[in-house]
Amino acid sequence: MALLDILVAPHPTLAKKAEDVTEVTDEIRETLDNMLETMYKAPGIGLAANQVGILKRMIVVDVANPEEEEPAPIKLINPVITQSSDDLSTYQEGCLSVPTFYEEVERPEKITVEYLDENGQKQSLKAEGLLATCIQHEIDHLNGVLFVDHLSRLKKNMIVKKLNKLKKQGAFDKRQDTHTL
Ligand code: GNR
Ligand code: NI
Repeated sequence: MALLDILVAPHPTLAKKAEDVTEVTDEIRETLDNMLETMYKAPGIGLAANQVGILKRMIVVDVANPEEEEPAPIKLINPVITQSSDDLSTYQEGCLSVPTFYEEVERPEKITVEYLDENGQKQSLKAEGLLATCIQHEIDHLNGVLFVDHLSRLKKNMIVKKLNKLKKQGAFDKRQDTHTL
């Protein structure tokens, strides 16, 4: 297992659309395990391959509370949302690629997502609440979309500008255990 570096916006790979996985190989399974390890270490509740510089359609998610629940990792390959509720819910979202910024985003409250599991088997999952929000946030990443793209242009521009400045100051440079903010 290995930790991967998480890209911070603005970065071209975060704005690109990832490609379908054509075959679920050992290499894919190893990448998913490395993504999970990277997500837990961060810590975060989800991670998309774009965020670690890999333009393949795969995400990992675990919304279990580590203090009171057993880990519940989910690995989703080529995920597709096949149903979305008309009901919306709002969460304060953060993103490991947009560190230190948190904003409310509205999304469908319930979804059904179809995907391949790590054995290449087709699966269907109904999700609601934080899990539904997280899966939608991750699938956005696979399409080159960040949560700030759901905000007003003014808010988004302000955040991207500030991130750029912080990046130039080296605030998120790797091998710093915690960033300096
Ligand atoms: O860790 C994360 N928390 C989070 C909180 C609310 C909505 C979405 C998320 S996902 C985020 C990790 C991340 O950046 N995944 O891409
Ligand atoms: Ni994110």
